[in-house]
Amino acid sequence: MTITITAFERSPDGGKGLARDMRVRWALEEVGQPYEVRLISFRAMKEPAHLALHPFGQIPTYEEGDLALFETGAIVFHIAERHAVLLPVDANARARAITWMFAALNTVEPSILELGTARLLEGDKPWNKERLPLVEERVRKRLDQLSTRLGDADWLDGAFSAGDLMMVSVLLRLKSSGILDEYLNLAAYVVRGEARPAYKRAFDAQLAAFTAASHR
Ligand code: GTB
Repeated sequence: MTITITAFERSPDGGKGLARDMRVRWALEEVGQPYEVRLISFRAMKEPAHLALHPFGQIPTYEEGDLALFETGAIVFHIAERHAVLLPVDANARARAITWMFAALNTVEPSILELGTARLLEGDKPWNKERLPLVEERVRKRLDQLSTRLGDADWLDGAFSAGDLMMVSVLLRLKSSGILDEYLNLAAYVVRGEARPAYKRAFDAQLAAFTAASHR
């Protein structure tokens, strides 16, 4: 059955891996599942046809036969559930990998998103100078804890899993801030994720889509 995902027609990052279709592409590449991509404009995202797929008018979405999903956590979980590559077979190891997916999305990502907002959208606000250090402190608190847990392991819980895919995807948003480099093991963890052939294929495909759209 054909899998179709949606992605930005013109991603603000120039197709450099930051938009969230990247994690879905990465998961599909890890499990060797071919997929098609429907590129969508910011305007079309808010129109009824797309809102029927995604109530919040965002990307990515995932369609497979009569199944339509939104939310990258749910989409990656759906993909991972069907392939042993991303979730271990052992029930406890599987539950722990799923826990790391939730931890990435619910515990680590929020402060990282807040930092992005503070840096990119609120820079001109008079209170930004006071707020930014507080937001950075909240990011560092989570990174301290994550760094301690990861230690010198390659991945969060044994073999690479959907938990790592999600955590690396979340941490990637910090690259331009320089904060990630304060944590050598986390920076190396992200590099390990980016070095995976499936990640590279997903990255190249996202960039190629952006390049093709910008030549149209
Ligand atoms: N919780 C949802 C999920 O995980 O699926 C969040 C989805 C989401 O935030 N989608 C964003 C979107 O559609 C794109 S990824 N935004 C348009 C809108 O809300 O109107 C967020 C994103 C966008 C751009 C960059 N960038 O260019 O650097 C990075 C990340």
